[in-house]
Amino acid sequence: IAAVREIDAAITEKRILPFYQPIVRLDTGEIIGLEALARLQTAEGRIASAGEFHSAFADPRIAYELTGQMLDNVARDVRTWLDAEIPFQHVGVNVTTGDFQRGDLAERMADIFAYHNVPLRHVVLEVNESVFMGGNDQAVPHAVEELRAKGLLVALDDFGTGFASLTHLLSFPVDIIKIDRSFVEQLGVDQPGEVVVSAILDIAQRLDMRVVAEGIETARQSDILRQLGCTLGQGYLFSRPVSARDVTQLLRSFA
Ligand code: G
Ligand code: G
Ligand code: MN
Ligand code: NA
Repeated sequence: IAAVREIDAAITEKRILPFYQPIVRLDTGEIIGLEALARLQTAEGRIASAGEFHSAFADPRIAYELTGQMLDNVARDVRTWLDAEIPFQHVGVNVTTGDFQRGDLAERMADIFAYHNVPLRHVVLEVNESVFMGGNDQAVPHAVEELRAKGLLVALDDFGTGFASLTHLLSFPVDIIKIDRSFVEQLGVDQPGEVVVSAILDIAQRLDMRVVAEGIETARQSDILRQLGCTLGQGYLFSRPVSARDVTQLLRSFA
């Protein structure tokens, strides 16, 4: 799916859709949230992962359109779950720098979720540190603060993998830190991995931020995370990202 033309066609034909990966309590496996991940249905009907086309997110116009379809679909799915009284807390949507470029992200999100009658407290904005790295430009932190003021939670994705200094990172207006899977991968293999995870948990606790560990693939990793005091996680051990219909079944099983 490298061709921009293919992605353009998918956008025009509304073939961008969210898959959902559960975020669970590591002690009980209970689903406490979801992360929406973009999938592209090809003209032939195959479901392509974001990894196959996420270089396209670098184009602000494509990012804008793609995010629009994602938000619209996510809002509609959330409304369905709320109407069916399916236990559900919040869903994370990924946005990148390009989404902030037009300066209307906060208003746009508010409009889309209001249109579907979904309160913004059910929404988590997932960003990585690069969105905050625009130098002296305060537009992005402002937009993020505006969204938080409307009740959205903000999650800092891929924590620990970028170039921001720790002081800078901790000045970002975020509620949730997502420990990157490169650290989770090292658990049980490498002592430094455990030290980093412990340090992140300690910092988050002191700053009253929640922590979600990403990319948990083994019971061993989950056990170590729990021992270190991490209570929430996501990864193939619990579930791959699945369709809206499949995640509805998963959510129902906890009703
Ligand atoms: O789901 P997958 O592992 O293929 O995702 C690959 C990359 O694409 C990840 O970095 C993920 O954050 C990103 N991604 C997935 N869905 C979205 C989306 O809806 N918007 C943006 N901006 N990035 C996404
Ligand atoms: O950048 P972001 O953290 O949003 O990327 C999430 C990506 O990680 C998604 O594409 C998702 O499919 C993928 N992912 C989710 N769980 C696991 C896992 O347990 N192992 C691996 N290798 N990838 C995962
Ligand atoms: Mn993410
Ligand atoms: Na991540």
